[in-house]
Amino acid sequence: MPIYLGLDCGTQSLNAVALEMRGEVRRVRYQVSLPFDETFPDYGTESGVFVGKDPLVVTSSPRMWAEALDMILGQVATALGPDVSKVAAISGSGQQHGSVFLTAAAAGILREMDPTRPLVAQLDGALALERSPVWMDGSTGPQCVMITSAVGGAEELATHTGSRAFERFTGPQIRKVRETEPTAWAATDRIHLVSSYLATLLLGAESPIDAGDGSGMNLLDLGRGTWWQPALDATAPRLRSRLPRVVPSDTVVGRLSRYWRARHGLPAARVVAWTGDNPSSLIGLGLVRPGTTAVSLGTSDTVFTLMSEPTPDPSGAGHVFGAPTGDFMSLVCFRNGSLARERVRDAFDLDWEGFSQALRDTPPGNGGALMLPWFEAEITPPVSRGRPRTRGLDLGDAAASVRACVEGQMLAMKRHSAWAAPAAGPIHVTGGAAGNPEILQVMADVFEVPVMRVDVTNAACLGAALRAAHADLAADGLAADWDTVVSGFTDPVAEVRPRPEASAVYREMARRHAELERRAVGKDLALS
Ligand code: ADP
Ligand code: XUL
Repeated sequence: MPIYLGLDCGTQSLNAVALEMRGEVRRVRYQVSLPFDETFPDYGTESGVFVGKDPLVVTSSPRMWAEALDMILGQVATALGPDVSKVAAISGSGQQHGSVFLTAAAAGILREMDPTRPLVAQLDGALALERSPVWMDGSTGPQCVMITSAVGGAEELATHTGSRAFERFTGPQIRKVRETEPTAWAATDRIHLVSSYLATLLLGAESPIDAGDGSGMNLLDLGRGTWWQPALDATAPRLRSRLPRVVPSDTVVGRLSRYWRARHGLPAARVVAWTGDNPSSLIGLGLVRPGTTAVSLGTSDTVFTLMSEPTPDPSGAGHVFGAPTGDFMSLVCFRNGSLARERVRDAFDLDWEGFSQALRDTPPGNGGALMLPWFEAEITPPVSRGRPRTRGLDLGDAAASVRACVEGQMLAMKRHSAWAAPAAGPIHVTGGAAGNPEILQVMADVFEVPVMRVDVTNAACLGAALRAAHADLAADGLAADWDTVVSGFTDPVAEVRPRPEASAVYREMARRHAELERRAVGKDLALS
């Protein structure tokens, strides 16, 4: 039975999962996670990153990622034993937007690697920049302004690339390196994303960038799947010659190099293009049909919808990325997710059971009380300062405050994700708070669709293994549809259905909530 390997290079850890699948048999054979801080203390990362003297500058180490790749593939090979020969294909995902700057010598170094020596020991001379900017970096405000103006405005940029300019996106990051690190820039021959860099290490030769992760750069023409020249020109002169080509996400980009075969006894498995962690999560959450939506209730709340067309968010807050299915995906992020729910919980000395009880004790609509739970500055809608707003809420009433927080979150989530698709199908939900059925009930009532809980530990990693399987089967002439590939791995474990009377209450409430939000955003803008 073939084994498919998925890796995910997240902010804090490198993860791997090995899946066995043939026909009805579908199981996780092995999984492992290497947290960077604990496994590689010599690098001195905190939560996987380095925060600069200027706290807006956040980087990580491409050497550390390479060392982790070497270690994890060794562990996978040991765990699989003789079955390692059954590894048919491997793919992966990386934290989005992060960039790796390689020298002209890198190609030769990677081609000639000696399997008796660790990978990381052989990278000298290959990196033009030792510290890679990552998605948590917020230091490129001036570059965003320049790029936006050079391409003819935020709307023009979003129409072509799927997003207006964001500080963490790779284009602004590249422009900053060009402007502020002339030596590194002069030594740069190739710029990779975290995803394509790790795929390059697996191939021992350059991997292309996939259209999914490529769309987190503010450089790709999403509709065409090719670099967009005006954005390249606005970012750096002759940038095209420093970028790999772009390929669809399901492309087999080569086979595992001789280095990995000799070093860990892996076979010449197919390497499928790596993508970003969010596009990969889409597959790991079972989102394979356009119009379907997934919500992750993690530290932040994130909404993804699989879309047929690359329609940008008219408000400018959300993103459109390429999806691994060849479609597109929206990503809308709400910073005050679990963060806000915890603030309300703690303010009234509750535990999660007390929080749930509060939701059970209060009626949908909360007697008209409203909250915009912006305990911290918010991403969607953009609000620069953390300050919750309420209307008609007794601030001493624990149960009403809990309900106001959750209802405020769900109403905002519905409104600000509606541009991507009318929520027609069921919503797949995951993340720590998805274990709370009372929260899911509010979501089902507000969105007026069933909410299905998917129990997946690392959706990006699982998605990578499933993408490897999908591309491998196609390459063997056994193409399977996405539903078949994901089935058995992403099936819902619980379902919460909407209640028509509650939904009617929320339809009316949505208007008042929108009005409160419009005023609050207006005031915030006036103050900033
Ligand atoms: P992330 O991956 O973003 O770090 P997780 O998806 O693991 O986050 O979610 C963790 C969060 O889930 C915790 O911060 C906590 O607030 C929340 N959480 C855990 N259990 C519950 C619960 N029963 N009800 C609501 N929220 C919960
Ligand atoms: C998405 C984003 C993060 C990173 C890290 O735009 O910045 O989700 O992909 O996970």
